[in-house]
Amino acid sequence: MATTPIEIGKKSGCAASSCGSTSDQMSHLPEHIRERVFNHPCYSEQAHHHFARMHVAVAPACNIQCNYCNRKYDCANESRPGVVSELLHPDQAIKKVIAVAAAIPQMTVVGIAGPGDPLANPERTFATFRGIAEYAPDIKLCVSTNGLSLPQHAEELSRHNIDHVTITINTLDEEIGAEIYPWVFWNHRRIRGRAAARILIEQQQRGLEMLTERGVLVKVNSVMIPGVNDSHLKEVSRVVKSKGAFLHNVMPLIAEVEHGTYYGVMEQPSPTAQELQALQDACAGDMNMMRHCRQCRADAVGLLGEDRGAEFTLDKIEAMEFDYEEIRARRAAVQSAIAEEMNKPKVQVATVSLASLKRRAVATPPVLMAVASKGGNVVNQHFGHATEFLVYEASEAGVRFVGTRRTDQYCVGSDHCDEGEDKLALAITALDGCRAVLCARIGITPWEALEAAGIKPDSDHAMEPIEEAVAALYAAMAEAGELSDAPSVGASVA
Ligand code: CLF
Ligand code: SF4
Repeated sequence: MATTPIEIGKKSGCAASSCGSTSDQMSHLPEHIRERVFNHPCYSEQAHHHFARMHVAVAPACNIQCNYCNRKYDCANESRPGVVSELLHPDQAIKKVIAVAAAIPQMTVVGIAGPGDPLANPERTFATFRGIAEYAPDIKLCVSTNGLSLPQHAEELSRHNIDHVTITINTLDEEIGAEIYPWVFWNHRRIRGRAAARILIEQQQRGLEMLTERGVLVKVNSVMIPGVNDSHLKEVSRVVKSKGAFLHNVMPLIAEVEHGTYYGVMEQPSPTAQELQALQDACAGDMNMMRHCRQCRADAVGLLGEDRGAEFTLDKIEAMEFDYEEIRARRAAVQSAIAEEMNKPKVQVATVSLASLKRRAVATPPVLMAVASKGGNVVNQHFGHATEFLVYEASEAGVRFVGTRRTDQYCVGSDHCDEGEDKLALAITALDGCRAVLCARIGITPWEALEAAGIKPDSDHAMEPIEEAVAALYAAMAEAGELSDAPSVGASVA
């Protein structure tokens, strides 16, 4: 555990990283910070293509109420924070961690994120972390909290080598806070209204300061609630950055009537993908923004965007025996092979095509392009198998990741993408605003439906690195005059 305050934003003299991060997002960071984030799938966008995380659901209670939360315990179909299938005791959680570490050697991080608040359940949370640190010291520890009890636990968190802490901070303004939080439980009393929001905000800010003073990497999550805190989140970004937060993750409100949350029942609108991207861009400045969050369940397992939790239920792992020394050696070999692959210099063929575009008389506007990928930072997924698309903005200046769009897998066969018309329509809706979708394979029915919707399907770049493939397709479409009518992405989201 580092004990000195983090110096984020200082330029590093290290050009060639030894830590595995080749991402531009990380290139300005000092090397000791890059070493701490290069294999954390949430703290590094590059890492999320390669490394996995798991959550252990050991924390049932919560000390506040958010209007977007309704914790349920037996719903495997919903994918959002606060939802779990099995609540675990610390011993069960430790066993599950070892089972996942053995089966998914690229799992580098264990987080506690619910289903309640980890610091409202400190005994269970710290017992779990202690056990993992003892049996599996190669795994990073991570915690996500609403911050109400953070100042009381900041010292203990830093002592337990919990190097990554997320605080959900939705506002700095107690009036806005009173709209989001009906109550907090504080000093054995339920407190409501502005007084409740004031206590929560003060505790969050003090906790943030205490952690950054102790050298802990702090990420701030904010839920974007249109009409409530959306115009205020730029200020939140500015303030948390000034206090040393490493990363800001602005996430969209999830509010469906069937979830039974206050906002769901009140039909509070969620932001569109375009509104979310516009706010993330507005918050960015020189702050690192996280755009690859998948709003995981509190028991999620696997790469971000996939959930392999059903493979590791208690009945399946109960009888398993493990030799962690052997597992650890195997994990180290797999992870170092991934780091080596990430560090390989990329072939920059497509950027040459982008440079040639700049010499044309007519500028090509930036456009959004979607990618079906099941990991590895490669275009490697069948269109009909995708449960999400990665969305990139391509322009003459290059390619940047801007977010993800969820969809439903509509094709179950391996050869045809011709099933499930409703789900095809859903996938096309998810691709709203995109000019192309790159995938490994695609059937004739979705191909025609995408073309009819003005989205170019492309499987010519199957198995290529994503940014290279997107740049190459953008350049080819520009050369063919297919993008001259494209609305500017910046204009559409401003
Ligand atoms: Fe879990 Fe959170 Fe740690 Fe990641 S999730 S505790 S920092 S290991 Fe990640 Fe999931 Fe988004 Fe959270 S994608 S919801 S940001
Ligand atoms: Fe739900 Fe988390 Fe809010 Fe508690 S802090 S009410 S668990 S979202």
